[in-house]
Amino acid sequence: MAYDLLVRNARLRDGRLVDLAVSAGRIVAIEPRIAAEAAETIDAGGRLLSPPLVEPHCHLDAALTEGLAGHNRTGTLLEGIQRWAQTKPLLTVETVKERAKRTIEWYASQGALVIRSHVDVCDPNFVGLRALLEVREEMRDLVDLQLVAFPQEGILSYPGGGELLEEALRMGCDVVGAIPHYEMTREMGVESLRIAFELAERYDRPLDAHCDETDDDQSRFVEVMAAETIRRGLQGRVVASHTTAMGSYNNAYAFKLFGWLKRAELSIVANPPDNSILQGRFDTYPKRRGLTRVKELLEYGINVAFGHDSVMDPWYPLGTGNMLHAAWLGLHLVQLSGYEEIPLVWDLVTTNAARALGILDRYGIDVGKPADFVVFDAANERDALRMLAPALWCVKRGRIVARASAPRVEIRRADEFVPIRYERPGEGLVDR
Ligand code: 17E
Ligand code: FE2
Repeated sequence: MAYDLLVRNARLRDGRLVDLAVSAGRIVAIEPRIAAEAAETIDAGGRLLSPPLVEPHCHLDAALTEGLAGHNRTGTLLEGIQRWAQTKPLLTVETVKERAKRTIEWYASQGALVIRSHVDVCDPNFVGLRALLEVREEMRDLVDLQLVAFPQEGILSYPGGGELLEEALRMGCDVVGAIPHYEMTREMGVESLRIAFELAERYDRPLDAHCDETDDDQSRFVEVMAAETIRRGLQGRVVASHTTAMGSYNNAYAFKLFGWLKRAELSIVANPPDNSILQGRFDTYPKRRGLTRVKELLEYGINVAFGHDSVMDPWYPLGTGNMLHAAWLGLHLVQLSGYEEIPLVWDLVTTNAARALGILDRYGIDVGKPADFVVFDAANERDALRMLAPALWCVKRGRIVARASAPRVEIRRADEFVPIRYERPGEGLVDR
């Protein structure tokens, strides 16, 4: 039997060295050695074959707009939101589409084939949303794109915010968003979450709110999210993004909170690139790191994922859409650096993110699953994180959708330039 695609000598995360066969867009065999022909063959050469990276949190409507309405001088979230409000009137459906598509290609070419993007719906013309709805269709062979109806300027604090949010769901958004910490008062924040949860129930959509993205230790909206989730029986369908205030809560409160987050089966998405530079801006020293309690949440059994959040927008001027950058930075900031912890970081940008997005039934390297996977230029996930390894082959539904060559770096030894790899020499070295 001839397969569509055969990957030889692939190293799975559990250490097995296998061949993997694909037919009609699905994984049909994973064996130590597959003796068959295929229309196309990849020799992975013992490199890591992983499920695709998942970007669980970004803003494709704002991507690549950095500087369009001036630069963010204070580096704060609030100036970011102001700059974005000034940027919005400059955008057209065509320019948003162009920037979003190029950004998606950046993500996909570096291994991220699933993306959840928030889209600002505080715009009576829905410029960003109309663009992204088209992009979701036009880019579907490259990435699975989920769109969150995101009321950036508030459900209650922006005129008609609630109606715009609902209209965005009717227009086809996959997920309901909110931003309670940005509403004018605590009460309005709580009320805005009730509205968002009500819509999630009525339209049968999952919910993903920007929540407690502040260093204010009094910002406690994630408890409201847990309570609404439990009250409405929406366990497992709700994501709280950012929750950076949790880094400032007292331990007694945080510990109580963890119990409710777990019962609500909430997922938490931390965004190391943005939050490491947006938070702590009102601190002198000691200066906070800006992230939620990733390590402690994981230890408590709560699902946590890392997102990138921004690529060159009013909040974050850097980035190429490489999810390994987000993972690498997060690893450092939350100190997931122990020997057993480093491979866990890989989960935060793969399976944990897939769980947060509700796609686990169709995600992973198993016979019968869609043939979505990536071969990285590294022997294992530990090395892929350490070296920020390029994605050599990205496969979506059995098609190679992006590919790269391993970079060749040479160093001069005496009169000769010799290639180097950032791998430890093994053979032949004898230490005392
Ligand atoms: N909007 C927001 O409220 N927070 C962020 N981190 C970004 C957009 C990027
Ligand atoms: Fe965000």
